Amino acid sequence: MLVYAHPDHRLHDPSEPHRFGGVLLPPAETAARADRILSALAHLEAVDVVCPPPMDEQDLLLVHEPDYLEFLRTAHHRWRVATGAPADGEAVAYIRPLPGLPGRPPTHVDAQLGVYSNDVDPILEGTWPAALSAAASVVAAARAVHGGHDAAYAISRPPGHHAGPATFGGYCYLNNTALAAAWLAARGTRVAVVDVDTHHGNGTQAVFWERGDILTVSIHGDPGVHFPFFSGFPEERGDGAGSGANLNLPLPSGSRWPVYRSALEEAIEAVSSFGAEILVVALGVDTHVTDGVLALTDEDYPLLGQGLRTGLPTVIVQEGGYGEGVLEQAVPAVLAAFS
Ligand code: Q9C
Ligand code: ZN
Repeated sequence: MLVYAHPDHRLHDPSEPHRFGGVLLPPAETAARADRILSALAHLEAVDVVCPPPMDEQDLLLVHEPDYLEFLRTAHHRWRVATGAPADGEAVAYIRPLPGLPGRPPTHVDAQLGVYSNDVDPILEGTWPAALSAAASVVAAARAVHGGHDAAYAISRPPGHHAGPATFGGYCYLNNTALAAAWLAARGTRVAVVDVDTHHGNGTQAVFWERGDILTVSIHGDPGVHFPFFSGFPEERGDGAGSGANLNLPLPSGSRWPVYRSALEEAIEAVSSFGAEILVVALGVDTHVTDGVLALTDEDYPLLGQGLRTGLPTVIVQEGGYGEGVLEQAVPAVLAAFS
């Protein structure tokens, strides 16, 4: 298995706790996550870990708005100038525009934080280079698969599938999964995304909402009661040229493997009737019971891997997975199906 990983992910390692549903929690999406995956993969045979070359930053425009990219690149520095915060400060939105206000686009960084995010995620001094390194990993994986490899895996963090064309949130800044898909589609490939992270891939859905050449499928815990709450329902099918090219398969909280497997079969059927030539898997392993949304267990992940093995060339992009021991066990178990 060809694995892409870049050490710059460590430049984004938040430490300030945030309030979620009234409970003050330490950050779950930390640099340790990628290190945990890497050390688990070190025990596997035939794993080839490669540092990706720098990406062409123009490729980010396949997915994101130019003003958003400029904001991400400059926000921390501008926030320090505006507030006098130290280099290790974490810039977080505290105010947001009311919907429907006419308003002019704000120029103050504190207001822009509230425009470009829908969550409490921080921007650190190293968030931009870290997010860029994750994006470089998925572009390298996409390039390898486009070039003839059966499969490649990117240890991409910070993750990406909640980032929209001009929004960060849900621990995501640049949409790595969408970038892999868009990069492949730009080379004339018919691409399908299957997102098995436990949370709806709302950013990816938003990026491709009006595109008919990229199928997006997401299997996730009921958004009526789980993040990201505002999307992930079955009636969201895409619009315009993209009508019918988005498929949401929400599952009741606490669903186990038999229920999950049916949804996975439906997802793979959609990929095959779409006529996809390359598959992009958004591999969140926060479906594990430890992560509190769905209830897969250790023995389900080899089956998940087998279920995701379609015979198509496949790019595997790391998304969520947080609980103690979950990444270490579940990621190698899924990847085993592809080696
Ligand atoms: N109990 C990804 O898995 N919810 N993002 C925080 C804490 C945020 C998940 C609630 C979930 C975001 C990539
Ligand atoms: Zn998730």
